Amino acid sequence: MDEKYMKKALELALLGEGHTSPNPLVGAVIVKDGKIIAQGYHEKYGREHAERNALKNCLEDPEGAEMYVTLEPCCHYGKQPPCTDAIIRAGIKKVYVGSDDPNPKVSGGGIKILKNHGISVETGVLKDECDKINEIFMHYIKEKQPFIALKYAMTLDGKISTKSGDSKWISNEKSREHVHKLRKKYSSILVGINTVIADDPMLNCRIEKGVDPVRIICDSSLKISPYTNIVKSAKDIPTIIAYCNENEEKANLLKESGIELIKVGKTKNGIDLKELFTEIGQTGIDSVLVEGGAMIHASLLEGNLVDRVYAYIAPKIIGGRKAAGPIGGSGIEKMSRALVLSDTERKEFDGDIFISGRVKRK
Ligand code: AOF
Ligand code: ZN
Repeated sequence: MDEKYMKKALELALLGEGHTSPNPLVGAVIVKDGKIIAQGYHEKYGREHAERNALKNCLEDPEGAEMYVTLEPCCHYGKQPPCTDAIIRAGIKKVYVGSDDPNPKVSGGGIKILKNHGISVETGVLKDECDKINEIFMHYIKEKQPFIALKYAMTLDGKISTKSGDSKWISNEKSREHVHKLRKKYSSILVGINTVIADDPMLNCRIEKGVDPVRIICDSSLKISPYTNIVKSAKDIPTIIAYCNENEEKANLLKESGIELIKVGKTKNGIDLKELFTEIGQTGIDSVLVEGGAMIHASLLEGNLVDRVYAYIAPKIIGGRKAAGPIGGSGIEKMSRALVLSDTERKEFDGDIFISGRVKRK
């Protein structure tokens, strides 16, 4: 076994980012006599799986070769036929697997079928790395709820804008470029109406054309102006407005602009986010990147709805009691009740510090 081949398969898997949701990112490498004879990855939702793409690309007969694949090969008929069939037919003699597939239709069945056909299987190869690239898929298929990430940029003194509401810019250009890379991983971006009013954002993905996440605006009483960038671009970028209170005239105008309206209940903090997430999850949205503001962040945390946090911290100081921090609401009383991130990862972007970590939902 050579981990370098699984590393290659991981690199290949990531080439599918932005195109496979809600299905996983998967890469496969076929090795014969110490040489890579084929590579493949899952390129697009509903299309050939990584294993078949690799088999299709073989430069030599794969009979007797070994396959490295980042996810357990599937054994069911979905949009594609079972990969196990193709692996058996090709005469692969050994399969190295990264992640187990939590899909109930697979869930160990793929490994079992391969073994039953005399193929030797080694599991758990670079498992943590393989699991990490599919944290959204793993969560969504098990919980049947979208994976929720909270993202914010703040100053060194914990502010997301000045006392007058100015926030352009807290983080530097390199950090903001990184946000667009994050957006590519998520199938939707959510903000509250106050963020739309303050910033008039586009909320698109500038990294790659055609992979814009669905934009979701929480606007309980449909306050959004028809002249905002969001409404003006709704025919080109899928956009949802979640609201609570009926306003038929405004609703019709927004629908004509290409916006989908979803009516949800109200909680003490505004829109019922849990209900919204369940609803969008049923339509195939597997993940939400929440990008503001402080009120929405507070209701997410209070509702125990966060799976990951991304924070950009700029070495700038603003000061002022009236300048907002990233999380509004009333907060907790005791440090012992603080939300603690695990598996934290740190990066630096031209002097800005980036910290990300997982949150275990209680
Ligand atoms: C993928 N790409 O490379 C692998 C997947 O509806 P289907 O036939 O595309 O099946 C989707 C399931 O197949 C998916 O949930 C996962 O369990 C398994 N493996 N899926 O889209 C791939 N290897
Ligand atoms: Zn498959």
